[in-house]
Amino acid sequence: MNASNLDLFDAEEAPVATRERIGERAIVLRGLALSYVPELLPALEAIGRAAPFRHMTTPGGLRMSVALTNCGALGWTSDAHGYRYTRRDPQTGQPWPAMPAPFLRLARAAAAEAGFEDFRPDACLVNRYLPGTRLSLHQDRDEHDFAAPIVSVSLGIPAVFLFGGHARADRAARIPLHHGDVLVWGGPDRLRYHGVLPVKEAHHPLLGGQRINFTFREAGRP
Ligand code: MD3
Ligand code: FE
Repeated sequence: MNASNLDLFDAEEAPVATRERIGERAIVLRGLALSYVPELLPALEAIGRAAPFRHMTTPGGLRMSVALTNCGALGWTSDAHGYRYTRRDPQTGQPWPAMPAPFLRLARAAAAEAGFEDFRPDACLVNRYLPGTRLSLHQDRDEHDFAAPIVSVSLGIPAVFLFGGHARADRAARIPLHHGDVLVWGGPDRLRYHGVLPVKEAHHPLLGGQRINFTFREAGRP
């Protein structure tokens, strides 16, 4: 290996996030969450104890394969009337667990990296994927203001993210997401269809056989 190969190798192994633009205002920040993981995992466990993961039912009566919970002032839930953000967990009657400080720091740092300087998330949806779990193509449109971006953090076993267009039938790009990757999207990409292919069985040293995804949103009124 000559000196320039060594330099290349070092660049690939560097802990700094490499960025991939996948849309006009959509960006993947590879590995950005890695340095936060030691703080994220204990906080995640506390959230799971206070507001256990559950499978929600779609307004159409189907059980979602992804299990979810929330932290922050507002949490995303479904009931017979549809999807909405609530201040309390309908399952416990308690307010959702507060957003842990390192969650907020990571979300704000990621948004700033992507050019969204004043991101103030009031909701963090926590999704749990086990092997076979999938999320079919959908738009995120239950938030009050679509001007704010969304920040998504992937932890644990990998998944393939589907990044579509503004119509459900538009061809979707397939983007592999790994432990520590962060996605930020806003502006004209905010309402694009997206989803997750069925997750393949795998093992992650810290999270075992699961994938955890955090999505940070400004859900309520400014
Ligand atoms: C949306 N979660 O919770 S987030 C969701 O990995 C959700 O758990 C997925 O979709 C998950 O609503 C994906 C990542 C994401 C990335 C790019 C997007 C969502 C996007 C671009 C446009 C719209
Ligand atoms: Fe979504």
